[in-house]
Amino acid sequence: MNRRDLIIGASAAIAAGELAACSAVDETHTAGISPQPMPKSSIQRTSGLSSAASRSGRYFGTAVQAAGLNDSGLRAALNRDCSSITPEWAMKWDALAPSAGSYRFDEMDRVADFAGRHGLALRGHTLLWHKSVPTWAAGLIARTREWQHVETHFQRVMTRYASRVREWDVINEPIEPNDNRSGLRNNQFLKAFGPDYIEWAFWSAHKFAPQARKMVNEYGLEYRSDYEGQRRLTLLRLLERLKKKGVPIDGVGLQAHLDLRKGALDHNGIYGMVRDITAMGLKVVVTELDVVEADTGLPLQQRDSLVADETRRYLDIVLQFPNVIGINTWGMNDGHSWLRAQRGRENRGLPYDSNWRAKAMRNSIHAALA
Ligand code: 9MR
Repeated sequence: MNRRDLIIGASAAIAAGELAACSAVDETHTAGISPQPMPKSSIQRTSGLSSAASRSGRYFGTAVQAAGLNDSGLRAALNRDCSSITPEWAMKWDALAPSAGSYRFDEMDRVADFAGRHGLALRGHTLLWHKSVPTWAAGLIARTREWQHVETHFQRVMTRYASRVREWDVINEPIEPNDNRSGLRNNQFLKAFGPDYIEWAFWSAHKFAPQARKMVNEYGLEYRSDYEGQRRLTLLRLLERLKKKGVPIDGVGLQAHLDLRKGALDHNGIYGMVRDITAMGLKVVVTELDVVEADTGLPLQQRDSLVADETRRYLDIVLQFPNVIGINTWGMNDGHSWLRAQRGRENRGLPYDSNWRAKAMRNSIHAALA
């Protein structure tokens, strides 16, 4: 972080202690992606969400877009609150290799360099996701049914960023109980390789990052409904099978896109799921926390407290388990949230509003972590 950033950060009301911590960042890092030792621990932020998290041995992080890293408000928020970042899309297959045979790493390199320069850990999101397979690769996989094509992709991404990434979302969203009896999503990988593709993915990832945590990342596991109950059960069955076979999986990412339209959180369902994951010896990370609002017509203060209360209820359940080692929000600022694009209007489901004013949600995360 350079002096200019520090001044910008200061204007966003960063505590003096954090500035001191910030100035301790190793500024000798160059922008290159040359192999460096994996960061053992991030810089100690003296207040803010990551420092609250670190008191119980956890970390706090968020998703970022490469272009957003120029935003001084985001830089200040990262400095204040985060010890880890996740590329929101820069590491996905279609972002890295939109056309056959050529990879462009510039955007992802920017995110990785930023993490390196600012002492932030980097989450590897995501190696295999049905929604981010470029057309050329989908065609190749369907035609040849050769796993080698997937493994080559893993190799290109993982060897490039292995020194920076401690945690990989090897597979994203493999569960869909409506697709078939197994509960596995009928995606292009299931079609080409059968259900074993999941374990192959973990073995391939293990080749290129034997030390890093390798995880399956899933959504739709929070609410009281038959459907989400099925999703929890299917996830647990999948994990059980993988563990029994000795597959190198280390953890589970719970996306936690909370949704006030869905009714009540299933306290027992969430608790039981995290307890069972714990019993399998797996780590848990909340990977994409945000809250979809039910009624965006309410007064702001009421909207913000509904979001904050839901966040607190969820975190209070999962944080009972010490193996829940990290919390990540899917962005920091409502103005840049994927939900804004999806819903066509502002959704106040992240810790800061679009003017970088901290909201009640940030307080509730802090209180839950404290
Ligand atoms: O938030 C992400 C959005 O900007 C991208 O357009 C989209 C497709 O790459 O992915 C979104 O992130 C998703 C994440 O990778 C997996 N879980 C659901 C997230 C929201 O759709």
